[in-house]
Amino acid sequence: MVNLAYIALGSNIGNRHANLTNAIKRLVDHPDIHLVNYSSIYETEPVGYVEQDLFLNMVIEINTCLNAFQLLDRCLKIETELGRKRDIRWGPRTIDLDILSFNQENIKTENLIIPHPRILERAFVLIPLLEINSDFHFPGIEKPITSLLNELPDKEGVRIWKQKNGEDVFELIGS
Ligand code: GSY
Repeated sequence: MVNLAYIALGSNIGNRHANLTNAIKRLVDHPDIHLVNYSSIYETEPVGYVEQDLFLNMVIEINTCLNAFQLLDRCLKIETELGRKRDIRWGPRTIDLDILSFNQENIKTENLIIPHPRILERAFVLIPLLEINSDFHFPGIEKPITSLLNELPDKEGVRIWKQKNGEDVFELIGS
């Protein structure tokens, strides 16, 4: 079975652009993960723990034969390989890979909650998601992304950093 998943990426340590592109390359190096679409890259003000550097954020859409837990393992492995440390809960990070949605499934376990629990409050996720799928609906939530975004106070902190169709943006991303 082919599953459709959306993954949010974020980085605010080191070469943030390289961290995003390396993470995507490692994901799609897996024979059962295929990149379907990707957003522009946005520079965003930190949410939560605000005394840290600006993030680069983006969202990708993938097809995969992996199940949600196998995909989570893959994401965690890539985070570790790229040097992610888990010192401060909401703190700076080399790379963060969050599975936002997996088909229209609701999953609630100790290690994995899908849809991602804080997604509805995060403009740095909703804006890139809207860019690649304006029809996206979260399971059990009637409102379209545009309405969810309108209700958010912090979207001023999200700015395009590299437009998807810019010349030099995504030459590193292949599937
Ligand atoms: O949830 C992902 C990590 N994170 C981010 C992020 O990716 N971007 C912004 N702007 N703020 C964040 N706070 C946390 S925690």
